[in-house]
Amino acid sequence: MTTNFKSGFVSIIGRPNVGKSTLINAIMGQKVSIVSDKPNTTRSQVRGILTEKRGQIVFVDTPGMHKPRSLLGQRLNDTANQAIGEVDLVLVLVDASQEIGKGDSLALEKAPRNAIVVVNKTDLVSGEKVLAHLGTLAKFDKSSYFPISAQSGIGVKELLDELFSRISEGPMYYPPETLTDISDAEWVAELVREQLLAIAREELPHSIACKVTEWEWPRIRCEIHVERSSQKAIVIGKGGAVLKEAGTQVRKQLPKGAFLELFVKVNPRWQSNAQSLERLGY
Ligand SMILES: Nc1nc2c(ncn2[C@@H]2O[C@H](COP(=O)(O)OP(=O)(O)OP(=O)(O)O)[C@@H](O)[C@H]2O)c(=O)[nH]1
Ligand SMILES: [Mg+2]
Repeated sequence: MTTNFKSGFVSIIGRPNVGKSTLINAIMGQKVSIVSDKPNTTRSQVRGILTEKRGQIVFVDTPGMHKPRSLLGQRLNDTANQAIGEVDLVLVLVDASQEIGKGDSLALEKAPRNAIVVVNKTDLVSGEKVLAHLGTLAKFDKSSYFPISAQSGIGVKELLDELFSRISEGPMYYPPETLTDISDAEWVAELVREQLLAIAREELPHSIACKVTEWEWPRIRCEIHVERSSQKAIVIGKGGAVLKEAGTQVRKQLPKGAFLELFVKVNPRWQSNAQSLERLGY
C-alpha cells in the first residue's frame, strides 16, 4: 500500500523565452503549454498536473516577467506575480546562454528564499560557462541550483526528485488522469496561436490573439485577432497559404475529424484596450 502521498503546487517563473513552457512539457512528457522562439508566448497561468505513485505536483507555467509596453504586458506580469504567493515552491528559470539581465533579477528578487534556481539551455554552452553562471546567481541567495536542458531532458529527472523531496504529505488535488486545467476551446486557440507565432516576425507576435467562438464538434470556429490590416495580410498569406498551413498543423494535434474554421479580424490596439483584453480572456 502507498502511504505518505505527497502533493504541492510549484510555479515556474522567469523572464520571457528562458524555456519555462518547454520545461513544464518535458516534465509532463507531453505538450500542455505552447512554445515559441518569440518572447511573451505564455499569456496565462497554465497548469500541468503530474501524478505519480509518490505524489502529485501541480506545476504552474507563467508569462515571462518583463518591462511592460501595453496593458496586456502589465496583465502578463500581474499573472506571473500572482503565481509566486499562492504556491508551495517556486522555480526561477534562467537561460545559460544569456547574461543574467534585468528580467532575471526581477524574477530572482521576487522569488522567496526557498526558491530553486534552474539554469536552463545548458546544451548551448560549455560546462565552464554554466559554472560561471551559477557563481553569478549565488548572490541571490536561494536554496538550491539546478543546471538542466529542458529541450534534451538533461537534469530534469534530478530536478523532479528534488521537488518531490521538498513537498509535504498532502491530498490529491486533481483526479490522476487530469493533465491540465485548460479547456478544449482554450487549447485549440493556443495551438492556432503557436502555429502563427512560428512564422510571425517583429511586432506581430504580440499583436496576435486567438479565441474559439463556436464549438459544435466536429466544427470549431477560431478567430484570430490582429491589430492592423497589414498584419491580417501576413497571417492569411498569399492565396491563404499561411492560414491553411496553420489549420493543417493544428488539426494534426486534434482528435480525428475536427473541422477547424479560421477567421482573421482586425481589432485595432486590442493589447491596450481593457474591454478587448477581457473579451479575449486576458
Ligand atoms: N537549446 C535549447 N533551447 C531551449 C531549451 N528550452 C527551451 N528552448 C527554446 O527556447 C525558446 C523559448 O522556449 P519557451 O518554453 O517558449 O520559453 P518561455 O520561458 O515559456 O517563454 P515565454 O512564455 O515567452 O515567457 C523556444 O525556442 C525553445 O525551443 C533548452 O533547454 N535548450
Ligand atoms: Mg512560456
